[in-house]
Amino acid sequence: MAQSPSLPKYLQDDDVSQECRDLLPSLPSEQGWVGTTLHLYQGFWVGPRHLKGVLACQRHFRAQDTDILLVTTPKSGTTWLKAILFALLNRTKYSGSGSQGQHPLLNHNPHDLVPFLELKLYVEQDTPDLASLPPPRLFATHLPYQSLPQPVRDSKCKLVYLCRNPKDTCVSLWHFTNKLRPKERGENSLQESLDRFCRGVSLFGPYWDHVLGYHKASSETPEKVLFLKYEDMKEDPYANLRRLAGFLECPFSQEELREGMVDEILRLCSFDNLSGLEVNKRGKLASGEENKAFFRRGEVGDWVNYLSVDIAEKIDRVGEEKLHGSGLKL
Ligand code: PAP
Repeated sequence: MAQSPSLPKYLQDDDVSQECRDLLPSLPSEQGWVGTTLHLYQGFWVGPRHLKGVLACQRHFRAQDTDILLVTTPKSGTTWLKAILFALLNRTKYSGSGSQGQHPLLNHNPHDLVPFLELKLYVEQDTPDLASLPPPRLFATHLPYQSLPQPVRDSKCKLVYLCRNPKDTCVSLWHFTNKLRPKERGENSLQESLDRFCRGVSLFGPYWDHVLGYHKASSETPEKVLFLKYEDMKEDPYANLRRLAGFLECPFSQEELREGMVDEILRLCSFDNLSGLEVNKRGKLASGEENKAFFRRGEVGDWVNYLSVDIAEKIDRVGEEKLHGSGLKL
């Protein structure tokens, strides 16, 4: 049955291509966190509306050697890193006296400045015109490493990967998806959400497979994949922003360091600054999500306020099993 056009776009699960309609019945499915269903495609879970974007992006995206892709598991700090990367790469254009007032981050949500490939560009159009964008092009994706468009892996483009402690990621996801769910469907219970997360049934999950895929890629090709953790960014943002700039081959000059450019970017992109901006308090994305839904607490270890010791241990056990032998601790 056709869904009401008054639903925000992110809830329009029947807005899919014929190709998806043909494919969906053959894919394992589970109840969705926000929309009605999630489907298992190439080993990860995706909603029907975004499957179209995934297929089109895998088929049509032509990576350039100068491209930069931010890759994250959902709710690991994507919005923050989008802001940081945008500010870092455009620092010459927008820095200096007088220009801060016009910085695009002051009146645009970071998701509008750094678009997702499969969740936006290739959902809106099968073949968006991206070739004419000036280098370096900056995009984001939640796709697992093994499902990236082949040209991304074959080219010299750089991937910045950000992950976050699974307990904070899951609690953040639970809050976020409950904000997005239509009132009449009620809220997901925390217990049920944690169970699904641990079973791997979350958007672009299994979470641990996602992280492991990029951790391995980063160990094998450190010049191509930078592996960052939200917790490290929070603990030492200054050092990690310099590390990021070095990785992207646009290190801060001595003059920039003297002038406090690193701190300027960090201040601009801080949780307090971004969440307090009018655009992020009242604006919406074109797909219908309220910008304020992307800013909640922005802290490390907030899970202790939600998870019992037993539940936390359960997630830790799943993680230990999954990460065993990888050398990775989350
Ligand atoms: P997405 O993957 O759906 O784009 P994402 O931005 O990764 O979402 O997740 C939002 C989380 O990042 C929220 O975490 P919380 O629920 O634990 O609070 C949000 O508060 C946090 N966040 C957003 N902006 C910032 C920021 N500037 N600094 C630190 N954390 C931030």
